[in-house]
Amino acid sequence: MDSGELIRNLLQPDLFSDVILLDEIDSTNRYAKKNIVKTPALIFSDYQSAGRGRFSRTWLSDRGKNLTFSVVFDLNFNYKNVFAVNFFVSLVIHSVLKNILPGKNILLKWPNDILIENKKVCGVLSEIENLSNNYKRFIVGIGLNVNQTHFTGIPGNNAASLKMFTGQNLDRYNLLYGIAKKIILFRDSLFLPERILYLWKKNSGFLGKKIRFKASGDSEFIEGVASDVSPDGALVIVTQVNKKVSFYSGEISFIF
Ligand code: BT5
Repeated sequence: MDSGELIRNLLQPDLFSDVILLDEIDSTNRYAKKNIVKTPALIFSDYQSAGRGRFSRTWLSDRGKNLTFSVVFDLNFNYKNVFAVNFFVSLVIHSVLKNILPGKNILLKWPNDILIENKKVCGVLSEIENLSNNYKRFIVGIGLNVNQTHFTGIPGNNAASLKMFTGQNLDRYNLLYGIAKKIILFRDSLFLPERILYLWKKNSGFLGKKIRFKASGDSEFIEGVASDVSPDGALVIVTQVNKKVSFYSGEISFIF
């Protein structure tokens, strides 16, 4: 798919009101926060000079090889349900990747990563504006490794791309169209967070795994089994001494 076709396909009454394709930007999420007026909007950049992850971490992605983009939409939405966004977006990407890699074990890692064979192929950075108003703006940033086959500067040699599993280059705009379209068409499912959580748990392949976890702000790791995600999105771990603990934020550093 070329850029003209992508824009035509996305600028449809039931999809996007604004589609912006950039050669280079610091971060598509940052651009969205500063510039987007009409929603739903899609901002894609062929290269990000300062791509961001959670907790001010960096997202590294070679020029012209991957997908780095943000989907922006507004919803009249209850504060308590915002946790569901990461789970929803992960499920959408999961369903698209399943079609490309049937039979491959695609793992959804709490709260926002997608792994194939324990390597990270995708990260999601959801940001929400106007948190205290009923009307909230969702800025969903997605970094998906598509055709890059060498990764440097990523700790633990932990990254992979779709090409490393398919053996061939994929059409990035085709993939972008499939993911962005589904996010917009199904965004109202965010009003059913318990359904999203149910589907996430069913498809994630993550619960029951032994993990090493570090809570935000803590220096100590804990090891245990990822036993559940609570109705408000917290990760529930059963520790080695059989104690149940839950966390809203933190980092899983290892899956055994
Ligand atoms: C994420 O954060 O995984 C969210 C990444 C979101 C990136 C998108 S790109 C479009 C939009 N605009 C932005 O500026 N950001 C979003 P986190 O869970 O904090 O993971 C970050 C960590 O992943 C880094 O510290 C590295 O260890 C690792 N990492 C960085 N680049 C990677 C890559 N290309 N593939 C796999 N892992 C990577």
